[in-house]
This record gives sequence, structure tokens and C-alpha cells, in this order.
Amino acid sequence: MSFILQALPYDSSALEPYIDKYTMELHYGKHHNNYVANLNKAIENDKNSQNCCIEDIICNISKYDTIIKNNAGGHYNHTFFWNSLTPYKNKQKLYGNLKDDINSIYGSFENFKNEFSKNALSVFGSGWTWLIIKDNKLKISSTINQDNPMMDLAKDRGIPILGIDLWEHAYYLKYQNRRIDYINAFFNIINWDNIVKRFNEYCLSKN
Ligand code: MN3
Repeated sequence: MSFILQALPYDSSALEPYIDKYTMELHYGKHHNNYVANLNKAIENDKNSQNCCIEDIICNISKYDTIIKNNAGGHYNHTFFWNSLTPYKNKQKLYGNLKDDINSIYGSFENFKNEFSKNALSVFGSGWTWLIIKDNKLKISSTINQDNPMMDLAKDRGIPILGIDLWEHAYYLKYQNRRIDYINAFFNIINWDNIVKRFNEYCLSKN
């Protein structure tokens, strides 16, 4: 058994004009595909890891070498990212307990967006900014490279419910050095329906 590159949940041009088709094709078809291929190569002779789910590898990443960390992280993070975005307007609305929590912690959605964007702008080099649940509370946090907050090596360990890819391959063709324009575009296509579901799943698992 090996890991597979799942189909995108929408057409590669569906997120235009916010994320262009060519960027999506390269990002998904080349970058994400390479993480999957390299992960499979790295665990070729490791039957135990081949039978693990990707979450198990991520949560116990300190047992693995850097090649596996980078590529398992790359695979997990990108699957998570594609499912954090949507072209469908009816899925782009924040609601429920997550909406209430964001409003009560950050004061307003605008403030949350500003805090998240500020964090994403401050990531130096390649990495990710996340909205995580840590100690039962929402928190904005970042990781470098393809690290993920669920990794047992993470400085700020938590459950991610939203994440933005800040590698230049995610935006450079369309936005060049204007990372803030990409971050603003990202906010137009967030699949809040899925983010709320991730949040609710976590809350249910705690009860
Ligand atoms: Mn990427």
C-alpha cells in the first residue's frame, strides 16, 4: 500500500481569479504530486509506515527522518489546503460556534483576519500560518517548511482547522512578491463550511 494523490475537490480553474489555473496545475500536479511520490519512495521498504494513516505519521513525526517529515508534511498539508478552499459561495460563509468563538476571542471577524494576515506576512521564507485549537482555545500560529501543528516536534502543538500555504510556489506566478494580495485573495475562497466541520468534529471528540 502507498499514499495516493487524491483528486482536487474542484476544477483547477475554479478558484480564478483568486488563484489562477496555471498556479493550481503546478501546485497540485507537480508540487503536491512530488511530496506523495517522495513519501512513497522514502517508505518503500518500511511496511509499518506504509500501513499507517498519514495522521499517525504526522503525530509521531519525531520517529522519522527529515525526508519523511518534509514529504509527509507536504502531502498532509496540501490535502488539507485544497479542502480549505472552495469556489462555491454557499460554502464560504462562517457560522455556528466557530463564528461565535472567533468573534469573542478576536472582537470581530475583521480583527481575526488582520491578526491572521499579520502572522502570514511575518513568516520568513517558506511555511504556513494556521488557525489551531490549542488547550481548547483558538490560536493563530505558524510553522516553517512543511511542518504541521500536529507534529510531536511542533513548538505550538494543536489541531489545525485552517491553514494558508506561504511557499512562493503557491502565489508567485500571479502575485510575485505581493504576498498580502495573495492572503487577501485566500480570504475570498475559504471553505468555511469545512473549517466549521473540523472545529465541530474536534468539539464533539472532546465531549
Ligand atoms: Mn504548496
